[in-house]
Amino acid sequence: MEMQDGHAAIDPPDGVPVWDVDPYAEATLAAPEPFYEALRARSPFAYLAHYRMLVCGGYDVTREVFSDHDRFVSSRGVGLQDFDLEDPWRPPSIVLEVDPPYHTRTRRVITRALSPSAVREMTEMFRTEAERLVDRLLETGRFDAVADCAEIYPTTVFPRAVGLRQTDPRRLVDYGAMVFNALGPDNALRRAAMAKGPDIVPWITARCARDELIPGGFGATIFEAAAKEEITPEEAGMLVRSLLSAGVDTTVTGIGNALWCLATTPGALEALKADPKLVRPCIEEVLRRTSPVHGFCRTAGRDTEVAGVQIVAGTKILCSLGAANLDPERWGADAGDFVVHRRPVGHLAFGVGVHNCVGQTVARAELDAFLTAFAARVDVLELDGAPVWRPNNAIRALATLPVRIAPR
Ligand code: HEM
Ligand code: OVM
Repeated sequence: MEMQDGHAAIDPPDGVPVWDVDPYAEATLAAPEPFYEALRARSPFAYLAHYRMLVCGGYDVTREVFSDHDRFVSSRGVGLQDFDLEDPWRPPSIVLEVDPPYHTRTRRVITRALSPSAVREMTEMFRTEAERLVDRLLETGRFDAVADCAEIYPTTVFPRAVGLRQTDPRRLVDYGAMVFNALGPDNALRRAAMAKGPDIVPWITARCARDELIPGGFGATIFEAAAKEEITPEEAGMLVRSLLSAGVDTTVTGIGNALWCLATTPGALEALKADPKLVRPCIEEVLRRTSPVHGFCRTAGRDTEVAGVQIVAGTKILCSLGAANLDPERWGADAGDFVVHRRPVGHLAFGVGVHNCVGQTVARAELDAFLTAFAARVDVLELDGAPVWRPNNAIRALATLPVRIAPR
């Protein structure tokens, strides 16, 4: 069998357009909207000539592939590498990179640890820290919304919610960048992220030990399941690793992208100030408009057919959540606009199906606490320079967002 980028090289299925675009080119990752539009124009699928695999970005087909865990498995990796054919860079996640029925067991434990009641116990701390941060930002008035705000907030509150005895914001953010860049091809982004592995991976692994986790946090709850023999202590450590893999860069990106939406959309902050209840729908619209996790893959476990296209076993399919979340056929002609009142029910930013984001209650609680404090205290938010995006093979995040704010 021929290989390409760690997976089986397939030929273009009948009727599927061959496309020479590179979705992982840094220019595409930094400004993906034209790629998304061209991708949807090729619905249901396009064949990526560079990578000899499929890609989809229409809302309906992306939803179908992403949610059908029977036909499109996660256990062969959700990036370009097929774990049946190549060894992954780290032991696979025992929740993200497995299928039912094993997935059902580990997912149950992590779901309980991140339950609405567990998250509710953290909301006071989330709010206090958000108010403190926004007050500090108002003292300067001019700052980089990425380095001085988006990267600060989750790295302050999330390690406390997990119950880490020891923390290091830089390593937590860089580990996220590794984990998400690892899902792409072996390009310069992936290699640069991986180069930090020897410093970061042993540190992350050490944080996942039972004795490193303070009672009352999400991590300790996961280890309680090991004490009850629902999972092994090794599995508990792996689930804590999942929290540290998925729980930092995603929310850092969510906050940065939220401030970008508010700073670049006239009237949006005014609307939040006038109606604090709008914070929740605003969060969903930020997620829809910017898709912090822009694309994950699935692997066809057997020969099958989707939307009239024959798909052979072993085919990798890149599912562009970013393209689906901007599909005018689903969201209307203004799909590309940030509309703070939209209430975009059914967006795919947290995925869909059995693997849908198990941390979404935590993510929403952090974003809610931050944006509520921000809208209560900040009167004016303006760009103070050009926003710059930071390409990542799976995350759509800003590198810098210079802003000015004035108090209410
Ligand atoms: C899964 C996005 C925050 C933990 C996912 C998936 C997406 C996603 C798209 C689906 C992956 C798939 O189906 O292959 C996001 C976004 C976030 C966010 C956009 C922030 C805005 C978080 C947080 C945590 C977390 C804060 C931890 C507290 C996880 C885990 C999974 C997951 C463990 C795997 C679930 C499974 O496979 O069953 N996330 N996430 N995420 N997320 Fe999140
Ligand atoms: C994990 C995990 C979960 C969701 C996203 C992610 C690729 C990792 O379980 O390690 O980032």
